[in-house]
Amino acid sequence: MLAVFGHVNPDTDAITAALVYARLLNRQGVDARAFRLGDLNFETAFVLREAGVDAPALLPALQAGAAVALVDHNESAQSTPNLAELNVTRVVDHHKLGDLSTAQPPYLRFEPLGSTGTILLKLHREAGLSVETLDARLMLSAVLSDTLHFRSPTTTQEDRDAVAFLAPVAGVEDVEAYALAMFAAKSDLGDTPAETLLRMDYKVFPFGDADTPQQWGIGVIETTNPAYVFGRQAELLAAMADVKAADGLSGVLLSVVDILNGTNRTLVLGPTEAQVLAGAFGVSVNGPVADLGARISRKKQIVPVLEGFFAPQA
Ligand SMILES: [Mn+2]
Repeated sequence: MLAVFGHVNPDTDAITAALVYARLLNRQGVDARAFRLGDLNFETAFVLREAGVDAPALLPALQAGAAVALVDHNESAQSTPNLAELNVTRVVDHHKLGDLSTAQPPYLRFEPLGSTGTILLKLHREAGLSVETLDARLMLSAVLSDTLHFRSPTTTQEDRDAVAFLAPVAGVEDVEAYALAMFAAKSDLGDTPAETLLRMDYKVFPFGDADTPQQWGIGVIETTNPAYVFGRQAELLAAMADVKAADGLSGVLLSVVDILNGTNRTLVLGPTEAQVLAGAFGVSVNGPVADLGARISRKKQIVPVLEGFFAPQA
């Protein structure tokens, strides 16, 4: 059995990609099953509830050598802890290539598109398979989630075309209304503990010298209600300090992305983070919030800039 899973702190693309890719492989005669590497966020729970599908099970401990397929990620820091012992046979992803290495020649499908869902639609077409209603709904949700319904600069024409194709198959008549309902579900954070908010959409990246990289934790809260998040600013900064110490990180950033206005205000934990944000992005940082303007994509507008900032000088 091939275990298919997305990244830790899973988002809608990570969860739906595992479900859809496992179902596609099943239709192609591969014994595959979807798993997840963490709790669903509120948006993903909404998407699965609306689609009438159960969440995939948590990935159990896998024996060394077990075959796995990665979706929506490839870096070991974002995967299951013993990834290096596993046999990665397939990767379908839209992120930069990280430290992936494999024992056998793998199937790799990377494309710089807005979501893994967009790639999975192409895989259906290339396999000559019709798109079933459930898969259409899941892939549609993935594209809308990852691109913030085309608000993100990661959006490509192929993502727009995918939504135009998938919405009628999924039975979604008003795509923007559905996207706004997803974003509202994501923003309804209630009394979620601050550390959970920080880690909900959170990835650790190595920066600088490849042999002795600094590890930076970068969280994002995409919300239609930034006032709620900033109302919990003190708690969030305390959680950032705890996580930085507990995980031995060089820095922790938490970007609060206002989905509807397309802006990013990032919480600044201390002088290290302030210095890096000022140096990397050329913004003035005074106090605990840095205005990063319209840089709303961690993948496209935050991480590459930090990589350049930390790159060893030749
Ligand atoms: Mn994704």
